[in-house]
Amino acid sequence: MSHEEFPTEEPAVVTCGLPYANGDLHIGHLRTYVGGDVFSRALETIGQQTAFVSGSDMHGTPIAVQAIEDGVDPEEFALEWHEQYEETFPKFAVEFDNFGHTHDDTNRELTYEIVEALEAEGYVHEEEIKVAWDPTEKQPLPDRYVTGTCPYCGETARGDECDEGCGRHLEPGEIEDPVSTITGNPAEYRDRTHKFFEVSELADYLSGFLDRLEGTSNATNQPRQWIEDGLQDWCITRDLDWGFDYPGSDDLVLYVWVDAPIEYVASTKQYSERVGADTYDWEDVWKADSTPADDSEPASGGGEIVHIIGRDIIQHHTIFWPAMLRVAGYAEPRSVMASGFMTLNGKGFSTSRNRAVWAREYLEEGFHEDLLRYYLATNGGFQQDVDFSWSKFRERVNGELVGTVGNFAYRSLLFAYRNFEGTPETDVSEEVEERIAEAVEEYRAALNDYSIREAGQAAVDLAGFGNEYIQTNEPWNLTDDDPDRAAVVIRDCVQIAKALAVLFEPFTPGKAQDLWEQLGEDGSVHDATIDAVHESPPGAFDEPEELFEKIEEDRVAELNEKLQERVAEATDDESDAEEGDSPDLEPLAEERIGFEQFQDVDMRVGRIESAEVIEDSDDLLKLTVDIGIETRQVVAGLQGLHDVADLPGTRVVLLANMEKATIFGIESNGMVLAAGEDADLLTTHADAPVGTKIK
Ligand code: B3M
Ligand code: ZN
Repeated sequence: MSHEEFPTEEPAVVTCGLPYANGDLHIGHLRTYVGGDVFSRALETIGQQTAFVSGSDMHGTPIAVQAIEDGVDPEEFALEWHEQYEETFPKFAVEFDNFGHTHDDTNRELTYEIVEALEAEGYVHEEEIKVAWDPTEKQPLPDRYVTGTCPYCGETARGDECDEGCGRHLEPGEIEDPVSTITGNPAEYRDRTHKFFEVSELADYLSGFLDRLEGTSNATNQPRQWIEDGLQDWCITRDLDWGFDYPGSDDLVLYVWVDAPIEYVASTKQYSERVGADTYDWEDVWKADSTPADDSEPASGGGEIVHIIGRDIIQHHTIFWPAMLRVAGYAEPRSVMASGFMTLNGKGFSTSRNRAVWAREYLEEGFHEDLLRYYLATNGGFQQDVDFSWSKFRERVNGELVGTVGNFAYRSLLFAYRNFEGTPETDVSEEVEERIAEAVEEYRAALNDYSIREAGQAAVDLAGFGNEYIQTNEPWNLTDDDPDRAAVVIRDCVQIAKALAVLFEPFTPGKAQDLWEQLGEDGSVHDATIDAVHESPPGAFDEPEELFEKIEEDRVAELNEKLQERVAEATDDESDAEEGDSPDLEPLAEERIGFEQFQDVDMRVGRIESAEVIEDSDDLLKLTVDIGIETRQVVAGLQGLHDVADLPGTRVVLLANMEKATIFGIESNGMVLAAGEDADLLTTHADAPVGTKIK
């Protein structure tokens, strides 16, 4: 079943993964929140009624372990961070309609109601299992109280998650060679009776759900594999003091991942209660009208539920959560958008090494929040990993925001102000009306494709068109000889500027508002919907100001220096080298080769033209790669590591004189070069033409 396109008649809710209330936010964290905020604002712009909600995740060992370390009560500890988040997000114009937390009464009530429904429907059983135990401290070691090895991929894992490897959720007792994080002792095991939610019973339903699920492809591909491998029942209780007590039990609490997503519902409910159900009814969105007995059928009713998360929590949002919703009589999510990770100058963020650009620090440097929003939302596809560096930041700001958008708006409005005291009184030309309509279409299509980056691109392209338009039509040469024509050209430019204010509002809300006001518009551009792009601005306006300021090169040098100094300081202070280390590197080759031998290697700059999954293979894609002289068909092991839809257009390096091979019955004529287990594709960084030999 495919969903009706946005905007639909049903209300939508856009949610962002709940941050654990346990530490400062850096710009890596902000990526999904900015993405969520942009997406929900943009849905509203195109006319979709939308609530945007999230909240702090206050339970679980991520809070308990930290609070104990700080010697404070977990509730107090988490509330303090919660308050910090409430203050920080709006500073980046991430404006939730409701930002609650998991420890409040709304969430408690809904959680009990849902867990009781799981019990009542017969989906919960008890089982005796082996749980990790610290022999010295004489206490159980749930989740983050242990580290060990992932049984699926062999990477180091922490407690209930394989955070550095395959990303899977780990059940109690599953982690191999567990070591207590309190004492460093190898953990022992004790028998304990726990509650299990029978997710395995829902495999058929979940398969169908994944077929219907929209969003980024990573969010459906991985879970399909997990279902094929066989689903296990899910342990929903823990031996812990902190959390919601399991109903009717005095020594078990609910696993944090049960009540955390329920906060999405609780937060929506709080919003509803604040604005009134006539304005927004949480039950219309979340509750199913009826749930069919047939596993292949979705429940009827419900609104457009869109979850925006980091890619490390896909399993929770595409397996456990929809399973709970189904059994408890709720509607299912329409889409899950899972973002890639962020790196800083090509390396991972490390909070312990202070290797991060902190949210607060960014603002203290005096940069407008919109610049970072724009960078985070458009610097790569949502599911791709994105690197931040101050120099790339400068490049994007100076190039697109200053050079294209700001430049166009300023020169158009200044010209209009000087020659017409505002919007010239004439009609917009057909050509420009059509170009604006085209931008709107691209924008809408991008949102329906869950591509925030492409929606931004549609807006930037319109600004690019505007620059060309004003440049080609040279209104400054027309004012004397053909003032009517000059008026039309400038009228066109003013309309483009207005369209830009509307289309950019989700990305750069503050700057879009400035532009809106410069155009003499009243009220908030946030409340404008897409039709406003064709409506005339009121008339007279004042002298405009430049929207964006250039970032100078020495500013980047200064910022990099600060960052390096800080990292060095923090690394000196800390002897433990647990995070951000280089991966295990292969030893260097002992044998040297001559230049001639190297010249035998014919490597070319190529551009991927098409990419498709090779059916029945787990990891292969069939690519066609343009290498200037000809186009090559290549089989490459990139499936699951790159978004197939994003590959066309990517510049790569192709080993052209690789022996031909037939793989899965398909001829492979060349090899695309890539580094590491994630197949980081080699590319060039300037514009060497396709076909150029690499030497
Ligand atoms: N609190 C944070 C994380 O694992 C976790 C998200 C909950 S979303 C319901 O990224
Ligand atoms: Zn793993």
